[in-house]
Amino acid sequence: MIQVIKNPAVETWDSILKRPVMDTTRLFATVQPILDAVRDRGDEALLEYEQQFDHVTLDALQVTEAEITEATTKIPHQLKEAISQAKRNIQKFHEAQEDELPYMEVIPQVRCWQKRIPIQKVGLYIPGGTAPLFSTVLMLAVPAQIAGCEEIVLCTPPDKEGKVYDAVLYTAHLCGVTKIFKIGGAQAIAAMAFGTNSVPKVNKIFGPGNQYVNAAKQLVGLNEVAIDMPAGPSEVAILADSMARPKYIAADLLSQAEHGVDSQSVLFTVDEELIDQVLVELEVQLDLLPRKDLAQQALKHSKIIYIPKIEDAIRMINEYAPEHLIIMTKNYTVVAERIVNAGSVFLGDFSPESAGDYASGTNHTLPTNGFAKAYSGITLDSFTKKISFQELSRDGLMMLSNAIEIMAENEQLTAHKNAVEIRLERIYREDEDD
Ligand code: HSO
Ligand code: ZN
Repeated sequence: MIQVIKNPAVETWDSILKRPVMDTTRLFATVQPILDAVRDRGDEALLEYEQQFDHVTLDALQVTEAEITEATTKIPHQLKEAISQAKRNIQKFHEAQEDELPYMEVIPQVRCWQKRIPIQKVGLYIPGGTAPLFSTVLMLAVPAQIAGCEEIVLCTPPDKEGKVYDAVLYTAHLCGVTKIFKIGGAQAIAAMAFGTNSVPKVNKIFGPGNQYVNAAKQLVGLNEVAIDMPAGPSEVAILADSMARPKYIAADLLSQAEHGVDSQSVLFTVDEELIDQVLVELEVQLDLLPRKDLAQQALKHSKIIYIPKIEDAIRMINEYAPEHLIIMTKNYTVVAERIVNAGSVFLGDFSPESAGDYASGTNHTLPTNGFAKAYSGITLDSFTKKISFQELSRDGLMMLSNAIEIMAENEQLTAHKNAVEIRLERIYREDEDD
């Protein structure tokens, strides 16, 4: 069961907050030959790996129109409605991220501006496994579509009958994914990174995956393509005081735990009495979960940390940098102001992580493993790049020439200086001619 730690001394914080180690370098040796094979032999290698790893003999890698139509007819009306409500909110929140970019005269006659351009080709990976997360299709494809990416490729492993989960197909189609492939694991990442006869080579790869997928993303990220972010197991931290309801806390801890055996749920409480109440609730609710076994294992490396002062709890949370943070305290808005490291923050009694996982509008692809110290979750920006432009007039260049030349001289880059000098010479000549 979950570990309980009381009054941890500051020197112990580091070791308490350590995530279960994820050593991707160990996996590189396994993954590299798969990448090489796909790069060298393309579709042929992909079909072989699908046989080996997903135990399926495929005629074709790409999902057909007919398969999408069939999946669409099988999705219950209620689920379609739910997906469309979630999609609307995600769309609304991500469209609003299209903020205005600067266009200015930095000094007179020196005009600089930026333009946002969609990344042309993006690849989305959706894992298969115990729970095919079609919500992740929404979280990736909706911003890709808003950004205006021309090609949105999606790879996901098929089942043993060679079929892709209906809701994944339906959602992908709904969100403008241009091509869907039945490819899983490291081979899917390789396919999108190198391109094959059937799979287009993309410029950036997004999405969660198991340790092999992550190792593959890191390897192809070195030379071939951009990747969204390094990913580890999913995690939630909850900050609670005496105002918080043990039932809600337990439910939120478990909603994270049921993702997988390596998930981590951590409760920081400033109220000692909460500990036993939460433990009782955990038992009760865990017992009723279909994914009880998974959740139980995840709870083994999860923690309840009693830390009496809220200031200390906040410091410790900022040190942990959780993927998700739920704050159920009095004055939670004030507390939230002091959070500097977290992927996504949920405030008050009525904002469970599930809201953001599915339907409130925020993105659920978030930095894990402490990367919230430096990374943001997926936003519209993840699917775009910004080009800067500038136009200097003759007077503009003259205004800057002194600074440029002196700096170039001091960096001992004479050609840089000359590039200005040669223009100035013309300017002076023209002035003389006048
Ligand atoms: N909590 C997961 C996302 C998810 N939950 C998808 C349910 N479906 C990672 O943020
Ligand atoms: Zn979740």
